[in-house]
Parts: sequence; C-alpha cells; structure tokens
Amino acid sequence: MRCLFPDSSIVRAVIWFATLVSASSAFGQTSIYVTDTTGWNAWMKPDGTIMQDAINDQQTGQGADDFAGDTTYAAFAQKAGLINGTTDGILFQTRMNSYQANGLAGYITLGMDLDGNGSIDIMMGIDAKSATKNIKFATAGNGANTSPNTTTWGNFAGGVNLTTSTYNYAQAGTGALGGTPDALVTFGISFADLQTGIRTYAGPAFANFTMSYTSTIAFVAWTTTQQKSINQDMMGYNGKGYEKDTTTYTDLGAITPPMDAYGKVPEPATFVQLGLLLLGGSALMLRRRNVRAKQVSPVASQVAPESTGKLDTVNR
Ligand SMILES: [Ca+2]
Ligand SMILES: [Ca+2]
Ligand SMILES: [Ca+2]
Repeated sequence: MRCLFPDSSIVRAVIWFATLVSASSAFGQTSIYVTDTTGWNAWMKPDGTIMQDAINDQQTGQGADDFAGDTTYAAFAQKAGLINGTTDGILFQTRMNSYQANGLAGYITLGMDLDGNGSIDIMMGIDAKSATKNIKFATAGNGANTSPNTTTWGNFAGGVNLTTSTYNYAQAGTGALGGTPDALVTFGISFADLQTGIRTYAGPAFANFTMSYTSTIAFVAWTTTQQKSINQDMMGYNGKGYEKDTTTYTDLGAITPPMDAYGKVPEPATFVQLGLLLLGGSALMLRRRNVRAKQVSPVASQVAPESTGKLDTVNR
C-alpha cells in the first residue's frame, strides 16, 4: 500500500490554501458608519433566538434609557468593519423606547464575558452626558458577577473619546414601539482601544487578550442614572426588580452567546469547510500522483450541521 503521508508538494498546497483562507478573512472588510441602516446583527439569547426587551420596564422613569426591541426591531445589534472607512472596530446600536432631543438621560454599560464562562470580566461604560463623550472601562468586582445581584465593579477609567464617527443619537427611521418615537443610539470602538482597555482593566487573566474580527465576547447590557450600580434597565430582562435577581444571566437569557466582532456566533461548519478545503487540496495532489480514488477519504458525510448562530441581518 502506498503511503499517504503528505510529501513536500502536498505541504506546499496546504500552506497555499491556508494562506488564501487567512488572507480572505483579513482583507476586504467593509466600511461601517454610525448611520448605517442595514447589515446589523441582532443580539441573541443563548437559545439562539433574538434577545428582546419590553418597553416601560426601566426603573427610574426615563424612557430615553429604556431598551426596546422585538423580533422585527432589534433592541441591540452590532457590526464590525472599518469604522468610517479607516479603523478596524465594532459598532453597537441599541433602540430606546423614547427619543428625546437631549439624548440619553443616563449611561449605557456593557458587561463583557471574555472567556465564555458566564461571568462578567470587565465593564465598558458609555458616557454620552459629559461635555466630551467617552467610553471607559471598569474592572469587575470580587463577587461572582454571574447575575444582576452578584455583579459589581470598580471605578471607570481609561477614557476613549467618542467622535461623530463613533457616536450617534437619532430618532429611529422605522419602528415606534409602544406608539412613541424610538431612538437609535450607536457607539463604537476600535479593536486597538478595546484591546488596550481589556488588557489594562480585565485582570491578569486577560493581560494578553487579542481583539480581532474572530475574537469572541459574550455581552450583557444595562442602563444606569450613575455609573456605580445597575438601576435602570437590564437588556433582555422583561420586568423590574432585576438588580436583586440571583438567577444567572445565562438562565435569564440576558447574556449573548460568545460572538465574534460582527455579532455572530462562530459556525463550527467554518472550520469543517476549511478542513474540507485542505483535504480537497491534498486529494488533488494525490490524484495527480495517480493515487487510486478509493484511497481518498470520503469527507462528504462529515459536514457538521449548520450553527444556530447563522442569523439574517436586521435593518434599523
Ligand atoms: Ca426596556
Ligand atoms: Ca417607543
Ligand atoms: Ca468570564
């Protein structure tokens, strides 16, 4: 029997295919803008359905800070690409129940689970009230940080200024949930600034965290009238009194699955397809060497099922 161990020609083919695939994912990113109305990926719950949020369920009375969304008008969404055509980064967009000329009444905070174990590792706070709008970071507290009741954080620090390229507040062009005009709040951060924030404030376990299009993060979001504790609206939690809830974010359906920068759950099939590509390249080389067809591994039956993360993008 002939040996199937790859010889140098096959190794070259494998390297060529791997380089091709790598290059295709690193280049050709689309430009993204805070005013985009298409191409947004809705946040999902761990069960793969769109994360929704009820209107009038925030606790301090400001509809401007009341997450609002259903399966048509997503409450939270994101996309990745070249922000303003220049810098690799993420744009987030949330729908609020009440559009107000003065903008947000409070603050938006994203809790980020960097290792996919259900605990928040770092907070990213959006301050659109200060004269210089900014994003800052806070280290998660010493508690479990796995539920609203067990989540605390330190002081926010490490400012990244928001600009007209990374922040926008506007009345939603479509949708008026509850019969009142909705607001779309859009904010963004470059991979470089997000990586620096994580490495600096998420603790020693994430001192070498690398942010790229394929880095995965799970998100929780809430609004507050200050930046010290959760007191307005919890994204994905329909009702009030959530700050005392010890149910985990995962069980509440208030945390996304780990998602890539685009806001999509990585598909296992992607890796299978890469494997098929490489196997295909190997098979091609073997065929050229007159290896009998029956010696080529039958890979067609090994394709993994589609991931639940494959979701159509939503318009805004
Ligand atoms: Ca709400
Ligand atoms: Ca509304
Ligand atoms: Ca964690």
